[in-house]
Amino acid sequence: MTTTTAAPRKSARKASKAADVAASVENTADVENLLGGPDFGGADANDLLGLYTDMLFIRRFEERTAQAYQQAKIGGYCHLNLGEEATVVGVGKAMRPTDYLFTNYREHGYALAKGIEPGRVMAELYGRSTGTSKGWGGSMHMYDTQTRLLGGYAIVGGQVPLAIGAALAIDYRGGDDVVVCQMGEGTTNIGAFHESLNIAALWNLPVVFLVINNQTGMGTTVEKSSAEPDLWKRASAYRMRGERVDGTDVLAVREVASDLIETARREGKPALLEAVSYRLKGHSVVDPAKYRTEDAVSVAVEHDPIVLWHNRLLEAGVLSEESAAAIEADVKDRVRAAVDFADASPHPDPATLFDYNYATPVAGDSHRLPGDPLFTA
Ligand SMILES: Cc1ncc(C[n+]2csc(CCOP(=O)(O)OP(=O)(O)O)c2C)c(N)n1
Ligand SMILES: [Mg+2]
Repeated sequence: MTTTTAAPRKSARKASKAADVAASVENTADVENLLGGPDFGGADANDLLGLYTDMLFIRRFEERTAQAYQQAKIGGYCHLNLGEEATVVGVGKAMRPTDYLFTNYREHGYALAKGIEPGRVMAELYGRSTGTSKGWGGSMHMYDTQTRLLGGYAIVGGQVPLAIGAALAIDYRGGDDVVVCQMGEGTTNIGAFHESLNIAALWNLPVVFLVINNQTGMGTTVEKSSAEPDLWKRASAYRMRGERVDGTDVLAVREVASDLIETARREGKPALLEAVSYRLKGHSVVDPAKYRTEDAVSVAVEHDPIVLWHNRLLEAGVLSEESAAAIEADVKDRVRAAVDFADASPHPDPATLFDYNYATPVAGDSHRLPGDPLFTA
């Protein structure tokens, strides 16, 4: 039988490479302490800076996405990962490139963390033919078989049973890849969530359920929607391992996610990871989030994972104001390149609208457009 644990875990690996990395950090006086101390668990400085750069990239990409939406370059629904970057990057780093990822509609950061070219992600947002889904999917329906991002789902919980199917396929074929299935905390109250956890545990499927507890589903708090707001405990109903992690601490997320993913890979055991974070903005780009109190907003701002990480690295001497500015400039250049690529890309040909409905021909597949008659004479 597996066990469940409650307390958020912090990185705790021992330092081993202080000498190797001394040359690559800016303030070598602190290196021994920094790399051996509990704060960084022995991670090397380039690694720490890489995590910072990746989180900042998602932040700037999402801010630019919001701006493009206001300029009417992007249409439809659009949900951002602002405030969740530490979880997105931490989990992304814990996965192998061949592991599969399912997400909900709040997915742009995950697409980037999975390694999809930023230009293709922005092009999908712009609805252009060079996008991940040839421009027909948009913000909520990115898909890329090469990097194994299997969507992007607009229906709350729609991804969860499908992730079980992918995990079953891995098991059936005898591979050692793992499926990570991301969702929000609001999703843990739907029936398909419970059915999926049950099957995953019964059949020992290699899947990690990643619950982003940003404490809000649209405008409803987790306390108002969940009879058991300690979501990691839901795992125990299925004799599955459940963990809660501070979702604003990128190292802690990477460590716990790695442990759960590698256990799933080795032993075919599913697990649930609850990552507690704070939504910095409204539910989607058009939500001014007036339902939130000023206090709630300031608590969220205090937990901004990028500011926290920036300050930790600054204090430790891994980052300086100058190197932070250089990283910022590089990130902005890369985001601009993604936008330029999207802007210059063609719109899809309307004649291809129905080409990707199904992978194989399906009898009676309707090609009816809004306004077309139900029956042709
Ligand atoms: C089946 C279904 N019901 C309702 C909705 C409308 N809806 C979209 S997002 C959302 C809230 C989900 O909250 P959560 O799972 O916490 O994810 P978050 O948006 O916080 O990432 C709802 C109710 C939907 N898309 N699908
Ligand atoms: Mg939520």
